[in-house]
Amino acid sequence: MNSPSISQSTQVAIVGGGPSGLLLGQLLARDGIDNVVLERRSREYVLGRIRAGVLEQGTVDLLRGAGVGERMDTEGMVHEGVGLASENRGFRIDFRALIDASVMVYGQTEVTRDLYQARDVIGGETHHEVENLRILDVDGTRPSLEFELDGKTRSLQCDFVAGCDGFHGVSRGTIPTDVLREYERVYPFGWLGVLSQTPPVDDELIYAGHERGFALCSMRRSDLSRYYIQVPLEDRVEQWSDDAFWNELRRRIPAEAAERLVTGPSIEKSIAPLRSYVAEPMHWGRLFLCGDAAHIVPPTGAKGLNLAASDVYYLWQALRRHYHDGDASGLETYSDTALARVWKAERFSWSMTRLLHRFPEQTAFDLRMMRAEMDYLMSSVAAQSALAENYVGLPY
Ligand code: RFL
Ligand code: PHB
Repeated sequence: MNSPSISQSTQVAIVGGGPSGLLLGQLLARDGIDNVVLERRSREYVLGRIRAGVLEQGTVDLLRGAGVGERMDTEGMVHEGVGLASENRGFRIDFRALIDASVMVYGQTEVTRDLYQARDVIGGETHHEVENLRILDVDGTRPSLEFELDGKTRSLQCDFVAGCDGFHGVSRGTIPTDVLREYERVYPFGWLGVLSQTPPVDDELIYAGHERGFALCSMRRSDLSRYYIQVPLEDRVEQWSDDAFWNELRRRIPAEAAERLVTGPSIEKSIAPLRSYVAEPMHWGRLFLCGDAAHIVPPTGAKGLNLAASDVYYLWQALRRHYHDGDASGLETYSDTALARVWKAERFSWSMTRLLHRFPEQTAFDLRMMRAEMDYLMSSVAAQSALAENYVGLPY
């Protein structure tokens, strides 16, 4: 890279303009802490990704507190329970009755759109289609980012770097290999997801375990459904016609839901691999990782976006204490604090995945264990309460 032709400075440089980066930028800006967001893709591309759908109460409160809750509160759907099914037999986990709580069904795409709009209103600086970004000197007192934008090399000096650039970003790789510890489990299947302009099959989500594999019925609005089925890792989207998808979904969900299912053309169809992953520590020098940059969960527990939100909450609080009160202790403990919550969500997402999916290596004994666990869940208030407590989100 040539020496930078344009240089500027900010307090917090945020790498990545997904939900983590935008939410952090919004919370900091409202506290008068200057920040710049650098995003590799165009805004249209970021807003075109169909991802998470379920927001925990803590995420909902944080979004409201950040001044971006208005549309969510009008258009989002409050869910007070969730359906579970095993071999076509369904039952309900009643969040309200069990633990007096709920979740909000509101798409990540909409959350991201609201955050971009809020950033426009406050005039927050955001650069899209930033290329070849490098993070320098995070182990010193004055880090900087170098990157290319509109064909020019630029430099951004800062006090701190927030690595919010997702699993495939560059931030995590800045931590020396002898410091970084990685924990990973890659699952031998993926989720084939379909978005369709049809009314959802039920008022609530249905997570279905079946001998042919897992299925999930979710939604975005009263006229927009999101469905997933477990597929082998080798499958390609092109192999799955809409008809084949609907037929397979119908076979895996409870019979009464299958009868009600309204099908239609898919608006979006994609396959996502499943992975559990944690990088430790989430802090090195003046670099702090948030969200998918530091950890990945399989989507079965609906935890990815919500973990990103809790990381952002801890980092925002720590930066605020640093800038407003001259107290750096929150920055020092950020990694341990965030990881304590991350590991609990990793455990929950892994256990939900194990409970509901078919694994190629499963033995007859493993299948009996799955069935016994499901029977226990169906009949035990204690087991249902534990599931509900984790699903709606553990406290920050
Ligand atoms: P993101 O969303 O990946 O954003 C990172 C951003 O960084 C940019 N970037 C860079 N920018 C500059 N320079 C670079 N070198 C860069 N490298 C990357 C990227 O372009 C991108 O815009 O991470 P973030 O912000 O941490 O947010 C995490 C969430 O997106 C993710 O955890 C969730 O989508 C996971 N997830 C779910 N989470 C939930 O809480 N509830 C759910 O119901 C749920 N369902 C899901 C999901 C993820 C899924 N897929 C496709 C992985 C369902 C699916 C199918
Ligand atoms: C979704 O609506 O995309 C969704 C909902 C719940 C999950 C995963 C994905 O666990």
